Amino acid sequence: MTSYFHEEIETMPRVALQALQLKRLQATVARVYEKVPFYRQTLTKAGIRPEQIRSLDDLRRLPFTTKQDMRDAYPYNLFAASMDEIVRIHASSGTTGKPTVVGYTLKDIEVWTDLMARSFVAAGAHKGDIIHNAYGYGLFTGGLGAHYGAERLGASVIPISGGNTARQLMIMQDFGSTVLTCTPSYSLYMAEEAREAGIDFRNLKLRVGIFGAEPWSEDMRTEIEAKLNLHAIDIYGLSEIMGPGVAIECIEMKKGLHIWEDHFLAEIIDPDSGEVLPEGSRGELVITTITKEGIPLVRYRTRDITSLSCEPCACGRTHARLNRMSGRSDDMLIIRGVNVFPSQIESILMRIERVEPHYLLIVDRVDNLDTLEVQVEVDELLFSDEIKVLQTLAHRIEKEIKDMLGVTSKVRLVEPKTIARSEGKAKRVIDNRKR
Ligand code: DLL
Repeated sequence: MTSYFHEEIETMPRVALQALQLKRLQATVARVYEKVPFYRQTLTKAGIRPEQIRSLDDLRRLPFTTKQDMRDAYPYNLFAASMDEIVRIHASSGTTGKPTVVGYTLKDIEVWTDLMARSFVAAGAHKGDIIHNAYGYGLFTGGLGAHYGAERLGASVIPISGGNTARQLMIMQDFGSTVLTCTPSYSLYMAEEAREAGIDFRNLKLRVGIFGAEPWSEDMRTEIEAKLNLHAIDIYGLSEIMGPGVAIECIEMKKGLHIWEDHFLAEIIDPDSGEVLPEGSRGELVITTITKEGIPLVRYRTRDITSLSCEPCACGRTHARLNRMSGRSDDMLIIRGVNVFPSQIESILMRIERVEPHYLLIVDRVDNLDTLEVQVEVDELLFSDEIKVLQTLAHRIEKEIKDMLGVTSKVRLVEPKTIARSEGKAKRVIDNRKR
């Protein structure tokens, strides 16, 4: 039988949910109009006053907020609460320049904590679980977000953070961890270290892994579930909107991530035209926060590519589901005109036997032509095999990539442990064209 954390809300009929959303949207628009000069300006420019929001369809009339707007507001200019109401600050690292800064009021932390607890329950965790939280603690939202939620659930949380993998494994064994939270790539690194240390995950108590913060494929899930002997659940979130716990898969279906619609409105748009797409179409996820006080965001363009479905779910939750993210629009590689997500290449690699789940894509431009090199590790035995065997396999992978994605690549099979391991978000692409 399905367990819920907030049964009434999680299973609320959609009509009632929509009525709640409208009320909250109206309050949010009024709040940002009153408190955030940026929004007063953009709404005025779009010719909209808060009282003109009369239905959820009016959402479309509101202007987008972009990552650039957040950067321009660095550090506090998008805050809708005064600093003496802000009790926590987080920031996302960002690959270039200054981080994106977010602030939470006490109520925001309360909501986040509840939503993480709700997410844990959807993933099959419960009071009595020992939650081994290997997301990084710090400005990154993963560690503290999962931590507070685990406590709210009434579980025992081990605040181990990322790093020192040998110690992680020792604690996991000795403390009897039943739930693991970390990035999917870090879970595979743990599996590898465990194997070398002679630790068999079948002898551990882990039952569920709650993995997110980076894109991963369905085939990667199969690999992780086999290696770690647990249910691998996908969790989504981003610091701009809250942190982890914006959406999560339910353990009943493992098919789509329920986005908590009593706090977030989700739309899918065409990333080029900005037009809202019909249900089921793939595009860029746009989120509006409808209960946040510290930094409410109206129509925030996440740049994450997914689709949305409101179909009823067997778990009984009525909140819409996001499909597994294929990645961010800015991570999409365009190679000789063909669009490819690293996760699509990952899927192909994971289906090939004796290929390990550690890979790196190197994109370059030679004589004005884009080139793609796929470096992927193979198991030790294969690597010590004849050159011919390796060549045949490399060609086979090149052919599959060409057949399935239409991209020409050069596959380089490398020795185990050649590719850098990650304790947080994995780096999968080096694009030398951007230098
Ligand atoms: O990664 C929050 C988080 C922590 C989510 C722990 C899940 C677990 P940021 O550092 O701000 O926040 O990065 C957010 O990471 O826009 C996506 O591009 C990516 N991302 C997060 N979860 C997933 C996922 C945290 N399940 C950015 N699948 C987002 C794919 C994900 N991408």
